Formats: sequence, structure tokens, C-alpha cells
Amino acid sequence: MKKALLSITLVTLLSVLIYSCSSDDDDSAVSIVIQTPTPEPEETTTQYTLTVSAGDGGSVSSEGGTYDSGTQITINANPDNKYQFVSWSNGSTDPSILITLAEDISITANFRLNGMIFTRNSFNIINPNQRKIDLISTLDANPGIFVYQKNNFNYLIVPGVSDIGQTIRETSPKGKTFVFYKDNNGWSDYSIENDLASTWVIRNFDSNSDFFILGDANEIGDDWRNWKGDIIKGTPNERQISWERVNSIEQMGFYHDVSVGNMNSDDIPDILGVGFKFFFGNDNGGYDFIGSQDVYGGDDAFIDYRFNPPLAFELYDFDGDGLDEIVSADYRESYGTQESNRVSIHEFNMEEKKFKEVFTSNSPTELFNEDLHATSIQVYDFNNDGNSDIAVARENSSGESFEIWINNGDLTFTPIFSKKFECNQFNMLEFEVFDANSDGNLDIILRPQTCGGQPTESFLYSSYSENGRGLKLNDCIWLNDGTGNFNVYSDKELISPLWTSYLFPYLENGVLHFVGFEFESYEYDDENNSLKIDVIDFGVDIR
Ligand SMILES: [Ca+2]
Ligand SMILES: [Ca+2]
Ligand SMILES: [Ca+2]
Ligand SMILES: [Ca+2]
Repeated sequence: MKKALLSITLVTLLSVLIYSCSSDDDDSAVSIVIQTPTPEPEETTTQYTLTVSAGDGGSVSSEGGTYDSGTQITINANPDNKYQFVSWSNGSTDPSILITLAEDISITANFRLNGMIFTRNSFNIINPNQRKIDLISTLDANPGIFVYQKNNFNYLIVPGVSDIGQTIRETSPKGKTFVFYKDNNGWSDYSIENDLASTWVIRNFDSNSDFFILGDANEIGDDWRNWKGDIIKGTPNERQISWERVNSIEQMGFYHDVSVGNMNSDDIPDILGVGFKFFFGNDNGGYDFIGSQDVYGGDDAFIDYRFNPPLAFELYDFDGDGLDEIVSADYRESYGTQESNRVSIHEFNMEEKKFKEVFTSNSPTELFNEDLHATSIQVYDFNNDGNSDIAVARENSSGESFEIWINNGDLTFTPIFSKKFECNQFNMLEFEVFDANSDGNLDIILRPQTCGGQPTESFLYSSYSENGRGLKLNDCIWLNDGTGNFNVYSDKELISPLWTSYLFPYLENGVLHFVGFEFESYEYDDENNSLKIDVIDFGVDIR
């Protein structure tokens, strides 16, 4: 509308200009001009259109209309409960502004959640999977969802989920993997990836600065010996991801955890999967496999491991000799034994040509007083002494925990901090590590989720909004005091009236973000096999 009006104005203006030029030329040639009285101009008043709109989280006092030139109108921006007014699209930050109509005006009021920068991007997804439940499971509390960042591009990786209620893995089709892309308008675009990226269910993932890997645990069916999936590698390049399968069919495994590192001295990234399946990157861009074909590993000559094979480990070169050590923690050891609530370090032994244990401690038992099972490990320097430390996520039937082990500098570690949540209070799916408040200390940001689909007292709770649904982010944010001890963020209540089953935290331009999906599974359109979803993103600036 506005553009059309502008064009008409331009054409009129041009005609006037052309006419003026012609009459100027004529002036000199004509000596006698018969003056005719100019007709009185009709009493017309120019009118302009005012368009007022409101972004997510508020309303405006007027939608605008068509008014005489010079009319003055006051418009007000009114935030909804739990939101605040940010600015008008013309830059004004006063919620009440006086508009004088001298041209067509279109103006939008922008709101945000209290203390949060909020974006919502809506999509109508046409289901690319064979079953309805696969698409819903892919978007709902999928443990494989994460944000990968490379060359200033943000990728929201949403690995496909197959119906784990199926009983036979071989006949259960994989779910298609989605990737969402972020730009100035939020997570405004997505793609459905090719079959190489399809998965049963991704439990863990790892990455380096060039690529990420997904570990498919494929927990389909009652017999865990049949739980075999693939390690899928994705290499993003300017919004295109090239996908490959790291293992062969024979090398499939229970890839509940996977880690990227360098376990030999060739600087080519290597990959370790559950069951001590070693994939050494080779010169041809492929992988040389060393390990057992047994699901959990069995007798394996490349590592001396005296405990049950772990489901959580990480590769990291603690002593700076160019070769990564293997950090691992126990999953199913008997409580009260020296094996439970344990962390171990295995280092490659050049003479014996295998990884050998150099450190083991189960001292977190003193911190927790209950048996917990490690699900992921991350290595970072939490007390800024130049030595990298260990953070471990654990779970048991009552809830989830995390703990910090400080590096003593000699490949030994001492646990100094732990936190356990009861599932109905707050539930998490492990954590990410980055400096969320820009104070130079690395923080622990938990990945919040429901308690088995049920609300929790923090994160998801009915009292957070009038419609019985709400979300609180405070308990996700654990700020490091610089010694490797952590305090929950409490400067401000981070509450919104939204509802989601899971959020993934990431850092962008120094601002902490959480991203997830909001949708109602019962709104699935069976006729068109489609589902309306919103990608919701909270920017929480706590600097
Ligand atoms: Ca290597
Ligand atoms: Ca080393
Ligand atoms: Ca340290
Ligand atoms: Ca910090």
C-alpha cells in the first residue's frame, strides 16, 4: 500500500516537473499572453494512513487509520503480564508517543519478556517421516538437540527420532534430521537433511571447530544387546551440512556417548564410541577401526579397563604431550564399592601400545551419599589455574546431578563441588559450559527438561502464569565464583508464560540464549500430515 502511494506521488511530481520545463521553454517565444483567471483550488485536505501494530508480548492502544494531514494522535504500547516494552520501530523508547501525520506512517511496538530478549519463529512442518509419532518425538524433549556454531553461523541440530516404543530395531524406520538456521529475524529457516543424517535416537554428541558427531544409542526393543546405532558426522559449511557415517554396519554399537579428539600423533581427529570402539582418522578422510564388535566392548586389547565399560567419557590432552587421555566415569557399578561415583583417567602407554589407568577416585560418594550414573563429561579450566578440570553429569531414578573435579596438575583430580536435583523439583539433561556473565569464569548452564513429561517445581510450573503454564530459567544458570564453586543466578527472576519440554543453552555475542520448541502434539493435522511449531529463543543478558 505504502509503496503504491509513493509511486503515484512520484509520477505526479515528475509530470509537474516536465510541465514546468515545457512552459519555461514556451515563455520566451510568446510575447502576448491572454490571462485567464486561475480557478479557485478545491478545498481538499491530504490524508495519510497510520498503521500501528504490536509485536509478541503486548498490545497497542490504536491500530491507526486514515487521518487528515497534521492530525496528532497519541498511541500507547501496553506490555502483557511478564513482558516489558522495549521500543517503537522508529527508535523511540517512550511507551506513549505523539504522532503527527505528515506522511504515511507504519509503526510497531516491540516487547520482550522481563529481562529477556525473546524471538518466536513459526513454521508449519510437513512431516517427512513415515509416522506421526516420529515427528512429534523429534521436536519434543529430544536429547540430541543442540546448537553448533561455526564461522558465525548458528545451526540448531535436531536429529531424527524413531518411535522407541517399537520392539524391533531393524524394522523401525529412522527419523529425518532437521537443521534450523538463525539470522537477524531469529531461527527463521530450516532444512530437512538427507537420508545419511537420519537417526533412531541421538543420546550424546561432541564436536570440534570443524565438525560435530552424533552418537545413535538406538534403545529400541527390550533386549539391550540389540541396541546398535551409528556415529554420524556432520560438517557444516555456510548453511550446508555434508553428512557421513563414521562406522560400517559391522561396527555399529551402543553409541550412547561419543567423543572427538586426537589419540595418536597424526593431528587427524579421532573418534571414540561406547564399548571402547576406536575410530582413528586416516589420510583418506576415513576411519581405521580398532575395537570389539560386542555392544559394550567385551575383551579389548587397546585399553586395560578394570570396570564395566562406561557410557560417559571425554578425550583430552591433560599433560600436553600431544596425545589425548581418556576421562571416564562409571554408569552401573555397585554403590558402596570403590567403583561407584567414580572418575578415571587412562593414558596411552607407548611401550604396551594401549591405554592404561593412571588415576581413579570415587570420592564424590562423600558428596552425594547415593549411587549415581555418569551420562556425560566435559573438560574445562574452572579455577583459572591453567590446568583443565573435569565436570561430570550423572543421573539416577530420582534425579540428575553435576560435579566438578579440580586438576591437581599431576593427572590427579579432587572433587570440590556437587549439586543434585530431585526430578520433580528441577530436571536437566546434562549441561553446557561457557562464560554466561562475561566475568572471566566458566559457568555451568543446565539443559532444562520436564520430569518424564511432568512439570517440575522450577523450570515448568503452573504458578508462573495465569493460564496455568509457565517457565523459569534461574535454576539452569550456575555461575562460577572463580574457584570452581557455583551459585545459582538470582539477580532477577527469569520467568515467562511459555511452555516447552526442553531448552538448549548457547552463547551468542556474549549473551546467554536458550532455544527450544513450543507446540501442541494434539494439533497435528492428520489430513495434511503437518504440525505447526514455534521455535522459541530467550536471550538472557546477565553480564
Ligand atoms: Ca588422530
Ligand atoms: Ca596426553
Ligand atoms: Ca583448573
Ligand atoms: Ca562466568
